[in-house]
Amino acid sequence: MIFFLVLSCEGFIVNFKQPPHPAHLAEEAFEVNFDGIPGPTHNFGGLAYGNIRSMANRLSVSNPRAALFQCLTKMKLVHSLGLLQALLPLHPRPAFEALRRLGYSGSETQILEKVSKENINLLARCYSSSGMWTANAATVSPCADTGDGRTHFTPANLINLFHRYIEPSFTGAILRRIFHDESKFNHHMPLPGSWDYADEGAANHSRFCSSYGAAGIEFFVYGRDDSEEGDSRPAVFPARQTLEASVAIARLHGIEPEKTVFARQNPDAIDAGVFHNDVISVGNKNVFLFHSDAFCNSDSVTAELKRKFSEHCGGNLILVEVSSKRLSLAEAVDSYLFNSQLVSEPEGGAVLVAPSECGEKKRVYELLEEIVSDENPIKKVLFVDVDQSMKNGGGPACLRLRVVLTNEELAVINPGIFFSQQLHEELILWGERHYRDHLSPKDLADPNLLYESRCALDELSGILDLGSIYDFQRP
Ligand code: SUG
Repeated sequence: MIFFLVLSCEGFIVNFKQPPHPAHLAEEAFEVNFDGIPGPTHNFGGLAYGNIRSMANRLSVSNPRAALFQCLTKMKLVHSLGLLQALLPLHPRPAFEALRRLGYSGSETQILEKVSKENINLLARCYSSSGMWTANAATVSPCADTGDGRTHFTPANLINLFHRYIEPSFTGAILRRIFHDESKFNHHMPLPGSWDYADEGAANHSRFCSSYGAAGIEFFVYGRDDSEEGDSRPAVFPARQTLEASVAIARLHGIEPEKTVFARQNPDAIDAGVFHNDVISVGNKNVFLFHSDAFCNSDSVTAELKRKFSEHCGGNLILVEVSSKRLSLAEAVDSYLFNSQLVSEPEGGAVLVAPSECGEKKRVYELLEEIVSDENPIKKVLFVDVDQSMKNGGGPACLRLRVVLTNEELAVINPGIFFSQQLHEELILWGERHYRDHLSPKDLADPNLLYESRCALDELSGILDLGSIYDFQRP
């Protein structure tokens, strides 16, 4: 049965002001969704070549406040399922550090004035709120999979696009601050920033397991393998992730080769707008929902996944394959069906948290009905409206970084970043105070926006109890 947006589940919502210990769950490790939030400068810059929605919505007027509220509602929904939900703070924008490195000098107001006059595109890049798509923040391997028994983090270098390339330094710092206990967490530098090691983080990485605390199979998907003979790259749009990058991350994290699978994206999919693998497949625990045109050599990829899963995780990996006859690549990209979050309810059932666009398209809706009535663990679909993020090519799954954490790891994390009803209410009031309800790209030149963003960031770090995390907060 498909359910529409359910938000009347207050009974499940627990107020956490100390590290959450979901005592009602008899597990030793949990998947925590760390969501990003859109900032007060959320806008449609048309900055991401190869991302069809970003290109199509270039220069239209955004609604940062609605963007924030939509993302908070999504968090509330996931939290109401009895799952652990947390959030990562906003990146500081505009990115003055980048502007200074590009030769702009003087006071912040002078810099903004100069850039607004000389290079409005650069202004949009430095004001982008793209840090909200935390699926691109890092690749994370849980302690059950790694060589040293710690949870490993490698921030994505995001070298493909300037407005994203300015994210990793803050991402790395904030991950280190949140997961600060070095006996439990191992933080790597982003991979060297070269074309060979282009890395887009967890958007191209999934993990399959029987239970979160047990060993898993880590699945790395890449778009380019430069050592390959012949020209099998996409013809139209760039492939963002390289095999070299994925292999380096598996090596850094100390994952046994027998527990990794590397798969190459189908170049036709990239040309159809699949700029990250999470636009065409989603996996969690023992379920893999994917499109038949997602990978080159799809059959051998799934055979390797199944074999390794049964050998190392026990049981069977359940494949839910959607054929191109049932849903074309274009329909998949248009609906963002595969960018649903696939989550496991505490009782064990799998739920798809799908973009509301999927409920509005007849063929996609019917497909979802088939999926939930077929023999597989997906028994429920919940629709969320994240239209403001979708217009930039970011669906529900793009907005979250999954981190599997044991009870001991949960106990050493700052509790202020965990979602609760109280935090939700605080963030709504915060958004009402600091976010505009429309922003056109030309508004980015408004000097007040800097002041508004600063006030918002300053308060947010207090609300999340993170201390002084921004340069402007330090004397
Ligand atoms: O990198 N869009 C992002 C969307 C990222 C989605 N993430 C995942 N699939 N995991 C990108 O293409 C558009 C910004 C703009 O056009 O203003 C943008 O950066």
